[in-house]
This record gives sequence, structure tokens and C-alpha cells, in this order.
Amino acid sequence: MTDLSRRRLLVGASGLAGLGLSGCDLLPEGPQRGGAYGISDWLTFRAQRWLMRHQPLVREFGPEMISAVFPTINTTDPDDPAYRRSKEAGFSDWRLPVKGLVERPTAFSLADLKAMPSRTQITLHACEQGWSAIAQWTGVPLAHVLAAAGMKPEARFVVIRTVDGWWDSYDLFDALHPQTILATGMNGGPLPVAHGAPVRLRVERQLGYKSLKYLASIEAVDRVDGLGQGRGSMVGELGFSWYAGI
Ligand SMILES: Nc1nc2c(c(=O)[nH]1)N[C@H]1C(S)=C(S)[C@@H](COP(=O)(O)O)O[C@H]1N2
Ligand SMILES: [Mo]
Repeated sequence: MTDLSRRRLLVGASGLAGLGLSGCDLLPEGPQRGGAYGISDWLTFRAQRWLMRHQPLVREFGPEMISAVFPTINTTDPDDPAYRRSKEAGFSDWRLPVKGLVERPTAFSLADLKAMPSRTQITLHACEQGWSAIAQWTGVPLAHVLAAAGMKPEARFVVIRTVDGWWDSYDLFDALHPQTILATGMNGGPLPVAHGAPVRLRVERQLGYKSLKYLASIEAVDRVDGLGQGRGSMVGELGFSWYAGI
């Protein structure tokens, strides 16, 4: 065996050990689809969690890279009476409840969120429908909001629901990732309605469909298999993978 192939074998073996054990015992596996898709979901999830075990940041770009046009798709203005009223009031009455496995369930106003420490990042959004675009996002890290509500140690996932009936869940790896933010600003201005005003999630390590718009509530839970059809998300019920790491 040449040195190179021995090295490959060793790297491969430690990689496999990493897939099984790794530093992700803190991070439970999420829901999976059945059959061959399920196996590929599992491999993708374990491989990425191992490769990303030090929680590296995704690439951030300079302002010159911001896309002139950022597409907007699916819901672009929720058809919901309460949302419409709140939008007309400049979202002054809007509240974001943070509940579930937290010491202090709290409904945060837009002003509360904007007063928290914020992060600005210029990142690439990749939609599963085959387009991508770069924008600047500003908002409070989700980790900060969860800490402000006193997330309990039993929490393993965060479930987010939206005004237009989407819901999804995230393990703590993604929920607490430094670039996972509740964005209230885009490209230097307030977050436009078409892009999820007043607050959208940015989960930079996953495909666009995990970055929910029009947030309605955040809930810390210990498991997600009892929600809906047990697929961990609304789009999971349509056949999309729960984990969409990139
Ligand atoms: N609430 C909600 N969130 C959503 C969607 C949606 O329709 N409703 N679409 C998702 C998809 S598939 C993508 S690619 C992005 C699109 O965000 P944009 O409209 O700002 O481009 O939002 C995601 N989050
Ligand atoms: Mo998407």
C-alpha cells in the first residue's frame, strides 16, 4: 500500500467513525424519509455535521457582490387579515411569541428584537428551485433570543411557524449557529414584505426553503416526531428533505 492510499484509508476510517459518533451527540437526528432517500438523507446529515463540527461560518461577501435583483417566490404578501392589519400599522402591534421549553415565555415586539445585539451578513441564498442570489441581512442571532427566553437544557429542536401556514424545525446546531439570525433588515433597509416582513429567519447552512419568512412563533421542544405527519416540517410532508444542508 502506498503512503497515499494508506492515508486515504485512515482518513476514510476516521470519517466513518465520525459519521457514527462525532461531536454531534448533542444534536439528535431529525426526521428522515424512507427508502433510498432516507439513507441518503442520513448520510448527508451525518457527513455534514461531522465536517462542520466546529460550526464554521458560511462565506460572507463584500457589498459589491449584492445581487441587483433578488427573486421573491411562493408567498410574497400573506393573505391573512391579522397580518394585513399589522402591516398597515407598520407592524407596531406585531409580536413574536417564544415559548415551549423556555423559562420565560415571552412575546417580543419588533422594537424588542431591533434593540438586541444584531449581526449583518452578506450571504448567498440558494433555492432548491434552481436560482441563487446574494443579499445583506441584518438581525438578532436566534441564539440570543432563545437565551433571552431562557431555553431549557431539555430543548433539542426549535420549531418555527409562519403567518402563511409554513412550519419547520431545526436542531440546535443550526438554531444556535452564529449566522442563524432573525432578519429585520435587508440590503441596508427594513425587510420588505415580499421577503418576509417584519421578521424572517436566515439559516445560512441550508437551502432557501429553511429560511422561513413571516415568522409567527418560535417554540423550543425536545422532539419533533409528534408534529404533523412526523416529517419535521411542512415541506417535509410534500417530499422535501428535513435537512437541506449546503
Ligand atoms: N413563510 C414562508 N417562508 C418561506 C417561503 C414561503 O413561501 N413562505 N418560501 C421559501 C423558499 S422555497 C425560498 S427560496 C425563500 C424565498 O425567499 P424570498 O422570497 O425572499 O426570495 O423563502 C422560503 N421561506
Ligand atoms: Mo426555495
